Amino acid sequence: MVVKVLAVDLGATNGKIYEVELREKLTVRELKRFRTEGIFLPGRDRDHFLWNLPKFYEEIESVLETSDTQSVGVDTWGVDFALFDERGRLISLPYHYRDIRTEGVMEKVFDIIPKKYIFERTGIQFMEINTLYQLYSMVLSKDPFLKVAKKILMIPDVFNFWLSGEVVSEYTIASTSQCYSVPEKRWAFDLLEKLSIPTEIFPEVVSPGTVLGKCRVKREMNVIATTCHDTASAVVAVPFEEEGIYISSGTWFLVGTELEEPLLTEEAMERNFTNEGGYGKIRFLKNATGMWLLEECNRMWKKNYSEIVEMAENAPSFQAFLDPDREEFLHPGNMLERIRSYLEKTGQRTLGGIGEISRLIFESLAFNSKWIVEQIEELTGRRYEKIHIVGGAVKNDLLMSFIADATGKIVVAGPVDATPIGNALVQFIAMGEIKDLDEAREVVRKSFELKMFEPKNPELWSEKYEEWRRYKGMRV
Ligand code: LRH
Repeated sequence: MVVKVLAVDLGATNGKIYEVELREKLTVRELKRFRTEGIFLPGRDRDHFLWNLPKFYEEIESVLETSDTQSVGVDTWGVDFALFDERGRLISLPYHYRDIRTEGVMEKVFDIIPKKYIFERTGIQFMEINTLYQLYSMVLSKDPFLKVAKKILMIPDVFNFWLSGEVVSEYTIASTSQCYSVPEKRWAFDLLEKLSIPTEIFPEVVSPGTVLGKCRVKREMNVIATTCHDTASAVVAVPFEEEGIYISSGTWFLVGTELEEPLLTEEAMERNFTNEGGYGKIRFLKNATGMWLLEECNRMWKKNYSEIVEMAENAPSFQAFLDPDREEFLHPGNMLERIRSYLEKTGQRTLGGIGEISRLIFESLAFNSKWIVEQIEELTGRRYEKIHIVGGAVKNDLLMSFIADATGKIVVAGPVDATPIGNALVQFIAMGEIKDLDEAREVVRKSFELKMFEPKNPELWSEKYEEWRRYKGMRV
């Protein structure tokens, strides 16, 4: 019998639904693609940046109705959540993590709970977008939604609930919240209590690969809680043959390695690394800005991706340097203007053309990747030969070669659809069709062509890296 599953993968710009079939090899077929970007809805004092979740559900439902797969699994971005009342009704459209409501909230939390304590309890890095700070911003603003909430569900948990009726949270997505203790494998209620966040709203946590039940839309189909965090799914599909570094590339660059146990040292905390839950492993990584900068610029340019890459290729190199992780680039807005003002503030020359700006972004992403890889090696005390890159940026040969040059390591690029592939692989393991993670990765190696990039000009890049370092974290 042929086994087929549906993998629903919602990202911060697109939602995609794939049918993944397992025979000797995997076959991936994209069935549907729709925009997921947040929407600004006017409020009394300001616009609120929200997710149009019911619309995404409608899109998923329409595919389920005509599908004949054995199961369905949903993965999405991390940290965001929705609140439900006692009748299981969605209380409001959930906030987008890039909404400004969490600005300055992290520091207010540190006034109550020491940073070190939070890191040791949760294992999670400090980002103002985390669920913990979103919830605390609601406590501070006495948000009535929080008062009537009976359950909190992370975004993929919402779809699992709507599709199966089960009210649970899946482990990998729960771990992104910073409300969950990765070392102890349970919600960190003591932290939440100190911040007056209601603890009774947190649901039971289940492991990735749990069969939740029959799908309400299509009874013949099972709903499986896969690795519901998109990055966790992507990491499952990294074709590792030995220990190594991965970059899951998309709006974000998640640069990390796999560990057996969380690394909770003060150094890991100071460098803002995270220990997110993975499929049987810990995802020790750093969240870095990825294609977000380019996506935001392209809202104005309106070019297709290959055109942009070609223009960048023809633009002169190392004209300026940029730190992609600066706070001023976090929220949506006029990114071209922000980059222009950043260059001016840091005393660099202004860049005008699409090619110049996109080259600046690609080079800086490559330098930033090197910076993170170096830290992973220092923190784990290991050396890695190769960097596996999966996800959307894999289509960009120029960027792949920049990363090889910047890091001086071999880049193995692919598969591009790692997230839905990982999502599907976890479903196949749950169904007993694939034995374990190692076998799943063997299937990936057999099924997809991987591209290798060797460093060509590491000396020049390492010289320029020193210049870039001056701008990383620069206070201006
Ligand atoms: C990537 C991602 C990342 C973070 C961010 C909010 O899509 O899931 O791992 O959690 O979104």
